[in-house]
Amino acid sequence: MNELVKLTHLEGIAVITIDNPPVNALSPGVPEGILNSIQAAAHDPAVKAVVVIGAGSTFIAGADIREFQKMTAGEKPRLTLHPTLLAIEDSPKPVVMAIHGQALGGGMEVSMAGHYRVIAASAQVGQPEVKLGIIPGAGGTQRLPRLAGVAKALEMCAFGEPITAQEALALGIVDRIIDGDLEGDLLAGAVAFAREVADRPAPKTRERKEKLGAVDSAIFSASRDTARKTRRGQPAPLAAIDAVEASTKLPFEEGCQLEAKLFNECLYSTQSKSLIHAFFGERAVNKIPDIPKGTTTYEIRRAAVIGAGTMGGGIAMNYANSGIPVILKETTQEALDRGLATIRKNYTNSVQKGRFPQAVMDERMALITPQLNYAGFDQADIIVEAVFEGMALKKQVFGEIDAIAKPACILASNTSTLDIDEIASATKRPKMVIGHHFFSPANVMRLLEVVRGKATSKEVIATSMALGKRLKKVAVLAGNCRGFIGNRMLAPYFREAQFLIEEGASVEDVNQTLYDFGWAMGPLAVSDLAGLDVGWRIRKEYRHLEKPGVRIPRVADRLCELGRFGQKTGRGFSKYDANRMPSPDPETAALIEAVAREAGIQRRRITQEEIVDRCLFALVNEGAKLLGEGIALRAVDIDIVYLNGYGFPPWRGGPMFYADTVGLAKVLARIQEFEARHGSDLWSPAPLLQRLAQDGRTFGDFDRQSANQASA
Ligand code: T1G
Repeated sequence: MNELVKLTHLEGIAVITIDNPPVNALSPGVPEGILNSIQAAAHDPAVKAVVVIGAGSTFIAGADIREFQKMTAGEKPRLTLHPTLLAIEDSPKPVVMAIHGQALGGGMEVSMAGHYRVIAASAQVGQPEVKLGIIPGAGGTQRLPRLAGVAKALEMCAFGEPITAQEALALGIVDRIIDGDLEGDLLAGAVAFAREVADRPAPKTRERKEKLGAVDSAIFSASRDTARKTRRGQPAPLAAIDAVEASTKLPFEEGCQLEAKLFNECLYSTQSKSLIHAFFGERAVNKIPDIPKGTTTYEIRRAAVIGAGTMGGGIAMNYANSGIPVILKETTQEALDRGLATIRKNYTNSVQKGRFPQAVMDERMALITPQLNYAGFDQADIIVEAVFEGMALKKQVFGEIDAIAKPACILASNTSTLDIDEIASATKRPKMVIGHHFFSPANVMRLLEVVRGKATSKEVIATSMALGKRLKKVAVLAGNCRGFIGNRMLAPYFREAQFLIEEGASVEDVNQTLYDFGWAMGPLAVSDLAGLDVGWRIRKEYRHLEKPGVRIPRVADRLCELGRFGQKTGRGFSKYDANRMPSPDPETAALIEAVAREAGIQRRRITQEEIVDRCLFALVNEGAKLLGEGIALRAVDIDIVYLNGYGFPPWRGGPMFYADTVGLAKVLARIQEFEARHGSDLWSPAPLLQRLAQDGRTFGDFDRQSANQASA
């Protein structure tokens, strides 16, 4: 009993309530409070049974992850869950766990130490630790196989997805679903259940063996294969598989010792630090220093999207998926039909994969109103423009919607590079204009880059950030500059990839090296996928901005002049067969040599290390420049952009976090080396990077300092 854990009584039933908002994490004091309460109940003759329940919106969301950051930063560990779990399990009075919201990680482990579990119908349970680069560390890999069977425990611990209350009941993890969502329904149901079992034996999960027998060991190697394929570069899923396998071979205590050893190995790994950085980063990006919590937001009940192309169609699906009716406007029936067909195909795929039933598809399709005019746009609360990436057309469209839309309607552009202020200048309401930059495929990619113009109001920004969460996106705020955060940084990354092939690396070298680094795809492969013509069109629009005498990559332009736009034309940097499988293209190799000869470039052998450093440090240096300019609020915002929009390896934490793990002094030295070789027009070190490196500080320090200044 303490301020985090309360012990009350309901006619012979002791009720232990965990009250550590917002998610009842097992912060220091909570395990101790539970332990004291269990011991008090054990010694209280009036108590027949015990119920453990969480206050607020959830049961227990796991260990306090902040404590892990302190531990890996060198602080003495303060988490002591095992003694509490054994005390629960050895309680002479039956302990009933009452689960609502989520029972995750340590929360799931606490629930499994109980003798019985009841659950609200809408609750979820799971062991998501691998998503943080660790494994269950309090017996989860030993108790879950005993409750759910080895195969399911393996899947849950190795891949971290939660399961529903209904699945948990079917698996025997929980004993009863308590209906009713009213406050108190769960407690009443749990207390009633506790009365029923008060005189029954209290089954200890750790002593259960019935589900451990007759396991086909092939499931472990199959699971390892899946983990190696789908969780490339991540040791935690493999460690979780080892621990669950141990539950079928070792006694409980020894299984827990092996689990603890594997847990610690994972916890102190760079992968785990990176994934925990990303976890808190996704929560930090919501906080905008000059837009306080409680800023008024506009209600979004109806939406409209202009353009039913790849992006427009995906954007409309996001609104329909969140239950918001959306008009989808195109200029020709043919284009509209094509857009709708793509939407229908995407939904049909999801139904066929069992993600949701046909009825849900029908509901969502019914929320999308396709049309060829602006009818109903005057009722929209937000209009998203997703037309061709040209300034003239975008300004024309914004002029049109400005004349139709109601005063409180937000006008958003899905532009990926263009000037938001110039687009807003086509309207009489620049304060209502903002960038909503979705990523292709827009119905899948989690990132939403929200771009504030100089006139954009705080209410419109606050509404956009909240809308991002409602559309199940990770919204990151960016300032207005060419390419905002993501695409601005991508330009020097792609530039270096092209320079490297001009200087001697092969297309395959560059792609494979960045793939091995952990990217979902190499940069030249991404360009071929996105279509070389997209960048070509933008480069042609900005030719006037190119500085005379400054080296620019030539290969992509030459390929485009030959009509080779990548996958869509079967040839680009690589050649593609009918299944879009890439292979080296000797003609591209010859073209690269010709470009190098014309530019007087002496081709040479290029190491993988140079490929990684030139591409990654070009990214980091540009990131440090836009951080210094305030285009990104925090270094972690840049990391979240790259993790959710550009396929940056999650277990590296993002480009800025990666730079911190390398060490900014080393990064700066390497950049200065490249500056000396390739010139300062391409490689002038960012002032912020220079300052931090010289002061022995990190981008993480920069963010902490900004946060302290903001809260001061
Ligand atoms: N520890 C510390 N803080 C946490 C936390 C946790 N486990 N979970 C959430 N928070 C903070 C979060 O940073 C945010 O703070 C606020 O709570 C609300 O969270 C021993 C080793 C439960 C599904 O991986 O998945 O147990 O930004 O915005 O959208 O074996 O939080 O307001 O300052 O996410 O409603 C395993 C992590 C830990 C679950 C709720 N557990 N949490 O989502 O709210 S490892 C997890 C979540 C472990 C054991 C092992 C989600 C949620 P702030 P939120 P939400």
